[in-house]
Amino acid sequence: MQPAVNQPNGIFPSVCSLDCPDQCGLLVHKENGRIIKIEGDPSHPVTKGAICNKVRHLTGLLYDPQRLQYPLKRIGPKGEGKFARISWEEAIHTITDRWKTLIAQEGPEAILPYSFYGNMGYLGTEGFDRRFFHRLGASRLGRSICSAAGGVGYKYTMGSDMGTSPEDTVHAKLIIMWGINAVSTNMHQVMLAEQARKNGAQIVVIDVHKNRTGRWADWFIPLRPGTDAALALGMMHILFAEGLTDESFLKEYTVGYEELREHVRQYDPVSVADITGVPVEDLYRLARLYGKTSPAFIRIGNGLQHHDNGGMNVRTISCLPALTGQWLHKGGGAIKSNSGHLTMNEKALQRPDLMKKATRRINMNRIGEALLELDPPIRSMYVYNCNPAVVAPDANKVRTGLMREDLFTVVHELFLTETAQYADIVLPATSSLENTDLYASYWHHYIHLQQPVVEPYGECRSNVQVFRLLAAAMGFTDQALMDTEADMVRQALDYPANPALSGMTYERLAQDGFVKGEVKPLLPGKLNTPSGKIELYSKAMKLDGYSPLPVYNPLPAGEEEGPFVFVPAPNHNFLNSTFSHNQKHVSLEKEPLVYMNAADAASLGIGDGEMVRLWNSLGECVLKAVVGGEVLPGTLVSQGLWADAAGEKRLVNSLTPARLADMGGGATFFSGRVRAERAAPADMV
Ligand SMILES: Nc1nc2c(c(=O)[nH]1)N[C@H]1C(S)=C(S)[C@@H](COP(=O)(O)OP(=O)(O)OC[C@H]3O[C@@H](n4cnc5c(=O)[nH]c(N)nc54)[C@H](O)[C@@H]3O)O[C@H]1N2
Ligand SMILES: Nc1nc2c(c(=O)[nH]1)N[C@H]1C(S)=C(S)[C@@H](COP(=O)(O)OP(=O)(O)OC[C@H]3O[C@@H](n4cnc5c(=O)[nH]c(N)nc54)[C@H](O)[C@@H]3O)O[C@H]1N2
Ligand code: SF4
Ligand SMILES: [Mo]
Repeated sequence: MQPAVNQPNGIFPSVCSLDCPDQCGLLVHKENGRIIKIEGDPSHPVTKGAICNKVRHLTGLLYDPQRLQYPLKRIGPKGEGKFARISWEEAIHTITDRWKTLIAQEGPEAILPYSFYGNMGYLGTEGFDRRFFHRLGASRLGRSICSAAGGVGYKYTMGSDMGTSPEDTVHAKLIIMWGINAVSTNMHQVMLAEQARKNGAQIVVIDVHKNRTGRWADWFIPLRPGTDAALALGMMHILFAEGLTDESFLKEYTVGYEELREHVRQYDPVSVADITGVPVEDLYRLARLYGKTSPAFIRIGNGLQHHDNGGMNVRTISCLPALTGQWLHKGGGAIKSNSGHLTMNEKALQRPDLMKKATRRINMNRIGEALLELDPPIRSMYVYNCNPAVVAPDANKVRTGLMREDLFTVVHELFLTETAQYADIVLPATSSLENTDLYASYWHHYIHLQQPVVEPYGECRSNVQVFRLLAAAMGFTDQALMDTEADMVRQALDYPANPALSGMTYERLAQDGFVKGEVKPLLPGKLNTPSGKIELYSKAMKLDGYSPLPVYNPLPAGEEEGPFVFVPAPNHNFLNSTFSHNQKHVSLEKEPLVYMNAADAASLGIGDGEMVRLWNSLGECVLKAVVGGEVLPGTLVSQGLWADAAGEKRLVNSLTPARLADMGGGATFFSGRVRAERAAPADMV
């Protein structure tokens, strides 16, 4: 059969490339060589033909008149967004000539790649790009903006990024969605939970905001931001005190349960209620429900780990399933991330051996400071798969950094994003439907091979294609920088160290589109922790300077920054800042809102629907108030990373701290503090 890209009409299987756990199977409808419709693939065993609103409207984004079609160079002052069309040849040579001079004068570490997962494809996101920058000898980026803190916290307890198989969670009788807005961010976990609910499961949501997911719950438990570890420790206190633990499981599969039993005595329900804002009777009810229901499943979200204490929050919650032995019950346990199940041959893919010496690593959460203060300085930044001017914390500082006249910035993008407006050279990127790439979900257990469905749009090129051009223009002749996409897929899958990949081949993927990894339940078995068991007490943590037992560490006081904790979460119709430039998605979300408790609104004299000015020492924002009971007093929640045209005060990350979380150099987006007042007419542009 002809490849999809050569067939003008038909329906072709594909996969969603967005940074979303569900990684849905798609069916792409083509007519006269153009995509006319995208729907879910009903044959996909987990996602089963259902897809989200965002991707149902993806065609509009792919053919958005604003999509970039050819390379551009800056012709106006920095940041003004004035560009002129240039050829690919001019673009590539402008970049490599500049880099060759820079390398000769200051060394390659003056160059910094900046990327995240705007497209989850391995080849373009953590494959060819890494090879190229390793060979170049550029500074490395610490990619810790998303789930780094929680990832480290979970691993201390469980040893790896592995948890329950999502398909098994239909058997659960209790499902706790903890710090996850799953209706918007993991919709198939919600569909599986619905199936479980039909068989009698109860659904509990623990969150600082009664959003779509809270409204869907059987029982919504609001709590104060960053107090989750205290809640979990309070539950442990009751589980031990009331004999609701599974002692034989603890003995066989954990270390440190006797120490933990003693340790959690201090987290008495009255103190915990005081910390969390969860009433004592609700705490008892929750602990007993958890202690007496099996299988019980916890879906641990990203929200509770975007805090100063985020690593410890996840470390602590991930101890809970062990207390009642849930890992041995089909559908019980927890998922923080399942990416570890499908680990590929990272060394073969990324080729760190191409790096002549270990180069410096720069934490992406500190990019504003790095651009302004680092010595020796960053002189050139190459941005792809990411929109740091909107998504990185302390965004005003990031933008001040991007304004530096002596910073040579290249942005490879589908759109002229806020970041691209600061570029010296803008390169047009293909969408995933125009590429070959390899995808593995960080939630379910399927690996997908994407093959091009349509020809590249305009003069767009994929990440891999651009790095190949850059490598050639730099004069690099290493075979690793000439490999084809198919070569790289084979190298990534050739990894006997992960038995889940056995039988996973390029040929099989090319034929079937997706293949399930041979994933085994975590227990019984040996975990990847130093003891091979679940570490309720962790010597490794002690060596790393943490409490070896789970603890509650309060957020920094920070009252001088303002009385409110500000939680700027994602929204339903955008994916981080992706779709925030698209009229359809913007009209679905209408406008940026801030949720405020009625008591706080009354004391500030703010009415529902009025504009509110939020500010702290980092910046300000003006958002429309939703006054009610969706958040507890003292908490403000916004949703969405909105595009901000000149003068619009919608940049929520202008208020977020660039402090690092307790583990993994993670971000603390949700621990910032702000003041609030009714906006004056002059604030509303
Ligand atoms: N529609 C949509 N889907 C997405 C995304 C998107 O932007 N939009 N982004 C994608 C990406 S990159 C990611 S990482 C995931 C993130 O998706 P999730 O894992 O759902 O994480 P968040 O949406 O960041 O936050 C989840 C919830 O945590 C709550 N929260 C904040 N602080 C706390 C706290 O201290 N304790 C508790 N218990 N709750 C708290 C927030 O109110 C929010 O409801 O979603 C992915 N999917
Ligand atoms: N306030 C606040 N800030 C946050 C968060 C939050 O919850 N609150 N969430 C954080 C989290 S969890 C994350 S993961 C980050 C995400 O932050 P980003 O990774 O910046 O995610 P997006 O905003 O989706 O931007 C991805 C960009 O990649 C581009 N892109 C897509 N495909 C390709 C491709 O194939 N090639 C190239 N070159 N470009 C492509 C898209 O057009 C898009 O502009 O944001 C973080 N920032
Ligand atoms: S964004 Fe998530 S839910 Fe939507 S289609 Fe993609 S993988 Fe599925
Ligand atoms: Mo993320």
